[in-house]
Amino acid sequence: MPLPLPPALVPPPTDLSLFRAALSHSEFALPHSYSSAHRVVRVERKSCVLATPDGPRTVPTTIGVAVGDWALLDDAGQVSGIQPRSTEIRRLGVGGRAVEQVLAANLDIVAVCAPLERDARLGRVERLLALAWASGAQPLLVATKIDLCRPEDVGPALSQFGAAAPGVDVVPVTVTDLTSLDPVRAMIAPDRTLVAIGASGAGKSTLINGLVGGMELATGAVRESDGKGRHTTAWRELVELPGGGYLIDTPGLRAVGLSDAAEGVDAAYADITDLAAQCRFSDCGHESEPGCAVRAAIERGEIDAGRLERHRKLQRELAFQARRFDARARSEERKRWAKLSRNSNPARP
Ligand SMILES: Nc1nc2c(ncn2[C@@H]2O[C@H](COP(=O)(O)OP(=O)(O)OP(=O)(O)O)[C@@H](O)[C@H]2O)c(=O)[nH]1
Ligand SMILES: [Zn+2]
Repeated sequence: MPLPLPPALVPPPTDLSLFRAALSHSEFALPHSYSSAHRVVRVERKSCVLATPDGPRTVPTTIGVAVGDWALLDDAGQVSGIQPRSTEIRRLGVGGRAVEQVLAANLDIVAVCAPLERDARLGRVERLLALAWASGAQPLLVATKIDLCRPEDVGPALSQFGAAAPGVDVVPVTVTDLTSLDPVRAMIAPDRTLVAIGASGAGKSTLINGLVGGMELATGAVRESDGKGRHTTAWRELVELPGGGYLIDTPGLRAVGLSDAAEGVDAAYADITDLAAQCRFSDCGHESEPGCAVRAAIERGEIDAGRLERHRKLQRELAFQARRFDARARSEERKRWAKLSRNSNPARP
């Protein structure tokens, strides 16, 4: 019978499913110190704050953790690992080299927050909904600051929001009437986790404060005229709701790059995706092809032409990112082979 490998020789799991299997397999039983995991409530540069039975505790970490992670501590009190994530919001920082960033983990609901306005530019909302769908959690669209919307515009604006969010609940809220938050509260209790995402000033912190019923997170004072705030969230933070459930605030998202989110985009544009399946040609570009079900729906006024254009734009962006990652993977592979062949050639110094 082969001797069991000493721990240091157990090969590291290569993907999450293996890791999960390893966690549940008795041979890989975790050391005693791993037995309790603590929720990450805040992430700082080289440390994070954990919720422990004795209150918040700041611990050093050398591994990348996200708010909402369940962190495992080693005997020295350092973060030594995280439990596999059930869901996560990943975005691509835009700019020079694309870097993926996990905004929050282990979420049940991703609440996209946007001020309710008639004829709002909905591209950003649709993009954030794609990010929300891609996370694996349930997306929600929170239409904020409805007190600033003219009463006669509320109905039409809500239908426009609804059309931008097929399959997603739209909840109109205002801080001037806290009962408007009840539907959101009901979704979270007793133990679900909601993360609020949206542009700076969208009303995320105000929503969370309203739900918590105190001033857990600082926000600017309500300004009747322009609805713009002074406060900018400095860190992502998880708070517990008195009636049960957890809320995560995120900093205002200026540029949100999508990566590996093809399914998220398909889900966010489910109306177009479903119609496209009925086009005569499976590779229909929805331009002037005969038998195009998407164009027919636009002509009937069922789908906004701008929405089709925004969908195209996101798909082009995904295709570009995929090519970029492919190119990077190819270049790394070439370097690896160059190194291997150098090492295997004894004639070379
Ligand atoms: N009139 C009105 N103002 C609101 C409402 N909700 C938020 N505001 C104001 O809008 C501004 C921005 O709100 P925040 O909650 O700070 O927005 P945020 O999305 O957290 O912004 P960042 O932290 O910068 O990402 C603040 O001045 C709020 O007081 C609302 O329902 N009605
Ligand atoms: Zn078509």
